[in-house]
Amino acid sequence: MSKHKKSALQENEGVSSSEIASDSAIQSFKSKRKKELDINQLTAALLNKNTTALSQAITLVESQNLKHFEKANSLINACLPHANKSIRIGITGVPGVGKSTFIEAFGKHLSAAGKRIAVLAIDPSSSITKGSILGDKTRMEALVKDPNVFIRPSASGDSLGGVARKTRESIILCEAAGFDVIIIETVGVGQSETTVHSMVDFFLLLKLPGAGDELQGIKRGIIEMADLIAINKADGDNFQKAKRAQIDFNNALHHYPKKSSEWQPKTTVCSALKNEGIDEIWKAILDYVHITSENNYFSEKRHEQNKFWLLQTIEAQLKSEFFNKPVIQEALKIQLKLLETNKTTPFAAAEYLLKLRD
Ligand SMILES: Nc1nc2c(ncn2[C@@H]2O[C@H](COP(=O)(O)OP(=O)(O)O)[C@@H](O)[C@H]2O)c(=O)[nH]1
Ligand SMILES: [Mg+2]
Repeated sequence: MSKHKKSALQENEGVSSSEIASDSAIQSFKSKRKKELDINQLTAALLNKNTTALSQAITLVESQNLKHFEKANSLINACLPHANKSIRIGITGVPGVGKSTFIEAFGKHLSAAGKRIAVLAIDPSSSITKGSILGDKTRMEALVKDPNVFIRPSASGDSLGGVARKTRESIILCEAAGFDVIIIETVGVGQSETTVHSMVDFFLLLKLPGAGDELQGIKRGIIEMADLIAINKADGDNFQKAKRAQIDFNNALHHYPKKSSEWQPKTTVCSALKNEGIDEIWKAILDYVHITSENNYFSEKRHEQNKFWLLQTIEAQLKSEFFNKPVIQEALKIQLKLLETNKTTPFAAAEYLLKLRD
């Protein structure tokens, strides 16, 4: 995502907004004498469910500043034994389908049931403007004020991979801070759904009524990932339409092979605005957790995801080390020129460059 439009946040060349934010935020956990971030103090406060500490911990993890990297790692390591006790839910759907409205209704519902909910977002399209959730924070007024709820806008980053890694680490931090339900919101752009799917236990797809056309244009992969399809805006004149859409989606779901989770993906209708059908969705999620805990799929899936993220991290690290080497950067420019004039092939150039790496 290097081709972002310049925004006010990007005035300082080379200093990302998250760095500025992190330096000041982290300040308060710096011991005055040592002038150093006190990780033990921050960890203790976080484990004590202090949300200010959680915010600062996430800021540390998101920091692009290499100085913060080691600290972030020791923070994550300290949090890991305390993580894992939550339900991680991914929510996706086209802009306007009602994700924010749904999260507000769902969040209130869970909070009333005594749950603590953290809302994170993956939105690679707005990594500089800080994502949809921040804009929505004003709309999610009731939720923002709720002491059981923690809302964090999308991390900034250069790539979906980078943003995703930070979100994954943020999930660990939220869990260590005692949140029972972690919601990861994504907008339906690029690969973001696949990315969110790779870090959650349960994947909820929100759809609009009016299925006929809907089914045509839908990305098959996304239906396949969904554990539950909820047709939102099932209110007023749209109720019947939503019910019809539900039938269509149900039929569509039956054409997919049975999942190894033994969970049969379901469809439902809801109205986030009118607060209807929200409890059914929560019950379906609890059913899912029950079934997949019994048959061990729940923890197997998390292990698979951990393996995936281990490999992803190595890949990303190798790539970044490679492309950040000045020797490579220079040689790459030359090879690209040669390629333009047909004096080399992509494969020969790649082999040449890869040999320069050590
Ligand atoms: N009638 C109706 N409108 C809804 C419902 N949920 C959301 N909306 C409206 O749809 C618009 C987009 O909702 P929003 O939550 O911002 O969608 P998002 O872009 O997916 O986050 C807003 O005007 C909402 O008030 C619903 O259940 N019924
Ligand atoms: Mg929204």
